[in-house]
Amino acid sequence: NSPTPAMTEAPARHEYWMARAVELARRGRGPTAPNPCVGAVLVRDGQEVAHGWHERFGGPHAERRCLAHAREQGVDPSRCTLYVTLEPCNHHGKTPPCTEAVLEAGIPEVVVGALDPNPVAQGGAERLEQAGVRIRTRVLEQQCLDLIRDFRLWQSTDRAYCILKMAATLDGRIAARSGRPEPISSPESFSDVHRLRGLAQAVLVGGSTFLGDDPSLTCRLADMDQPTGSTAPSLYDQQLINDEQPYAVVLTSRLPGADCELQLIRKRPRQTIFWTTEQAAASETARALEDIGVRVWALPQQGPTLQIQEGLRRLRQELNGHYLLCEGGGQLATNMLEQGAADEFVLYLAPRFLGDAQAAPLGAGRHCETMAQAMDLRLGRCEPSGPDLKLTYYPPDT
Ligand code: AOF
Ligand code: ZN
Repeated sequence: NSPTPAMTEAPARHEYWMARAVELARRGRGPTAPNPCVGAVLVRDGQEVAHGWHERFGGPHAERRCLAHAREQGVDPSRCTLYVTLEPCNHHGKTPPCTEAVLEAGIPEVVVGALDPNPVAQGGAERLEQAGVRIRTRVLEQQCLDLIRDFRLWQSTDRAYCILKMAATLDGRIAARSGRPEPISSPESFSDVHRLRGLAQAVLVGGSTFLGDDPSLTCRLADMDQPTGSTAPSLYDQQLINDEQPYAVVLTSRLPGADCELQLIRKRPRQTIFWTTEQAAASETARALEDIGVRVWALPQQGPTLQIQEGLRRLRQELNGHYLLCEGGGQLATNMLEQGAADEFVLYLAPRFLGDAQAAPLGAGRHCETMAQAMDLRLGRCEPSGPDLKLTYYPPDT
C-alpha cells in the first residue's frame, strides 16, 4: 500500500504533484509548437484544487489557465501551492508575464520543474522569490527538461525535432520472415502511433519500406480517441477540417517513376518528398516527379547514407515542419541513431516472441565485434500501452 501524497515527506510529495503537472503538460504537445508544453497544478492541503496546461501556440500559459480554473472552481489561490513544469515567464510576449499573475493571485509557494532556457522569458523564479514567494526549483528536473526537449531543440537549432518510432517483438523483430507489413503491437499502440502521426508534419520511411509496403503514411483519425478535457479545438479536429495530412518523406537513392502504381505517387504526390542523392535529384526521373508535384531534395552524402539533419533543417525552414516521425525500418533507424538525428526513440515492445534469426531486426548495417561498439541511450519513460510496453529513449548526453 503506497501512502497518499499528503502523508509522504515533502520531496516525495513535491515530485508526486510535479509528475501530475508533467502529464497535464503532455496534452498540449503538438499544438503548442514551437513553444514549450507546460503543465500546472494548484494544491491545497494535499488535494488538487485546480489545473491547467498550455493548449496551443499563442494561447494563455499553463499558469494562467490553472488560475482561471481555480476561479471557476471558487478556489482561493492564496492558500495553495502552485506546481509548474517550467519556470513562470517574466516577460511580455504574446501574453503578459505569468509572474504577475502569480503575484496578483497571492500564491505563497511555487514549485518549479525546469528553469526556462529561453533568455527572453527567464528570471521568473528569482522575481517571485524577491517578491516574497517561497520557491523551490528543479523538482523532477530531468522529466521536466525531457518534456521540453523539442522546444530546447527549436531554440538552439534551425531544424525539425525527430521522433524515431519502432514496434518490435520481445526478440527485437519488426516483421516475420515474409517481411509483409503485419501488425506487431496492440490496437492501443496503433492508435498511439496515429496520435504521433497527428503531431508530426512529416512521416519518414526508408526506400525498402516504401517499395515493399507501399504505405500511405496518413494519420487515420477515425480510429483515434480525442484527448479529454481540452477546450481548444484539437489538432486532430483541425486536421479533419482542413484535411491536412503529414508530408510523406522517403529516403532513397532510387527514385520511382512518376507513372508507378505506388500509393504515395498516385494519391498524394504534392505531399510526398524524396530525400535523395545529388545524382538522383539531377535526373530526368526527378524532373518527371516534380512535374506531378513531388518534391525532390538532394541531401549531402554522409558515409554510406545521406545527411538526415539537412533534411530536417529544410523541413523546418521551407515547410515550417516542427516534428518529423520516422517509422523505420531497421537500416534507416540505425543510420538515424548513428547520425545523432533521432531526438527521441519510441519503442513499442509487444509481448510476442518469434525466435527466427532471419526475421527483420530493429537495427541493421553495422558490424559490432564487442559491446563497446553499442550506441547507448537513456531511458526517459516507460509506460504500458495496452498489453505492450511503450519505451521512450533519449540520446545519453541530454
Ligand atoms: C508557453 N507556455 O505555459 C509557458 C511559457 O510568446 P509567449 O508569450 O507565448 O511566451 C513564450 C515563452 O514563455 C516561452 O518561450 C517560454 O520561455 C515561456 N513560458 N511558454 O508557451 C507556457 N509557461
Ligand atoms: Zn508565462
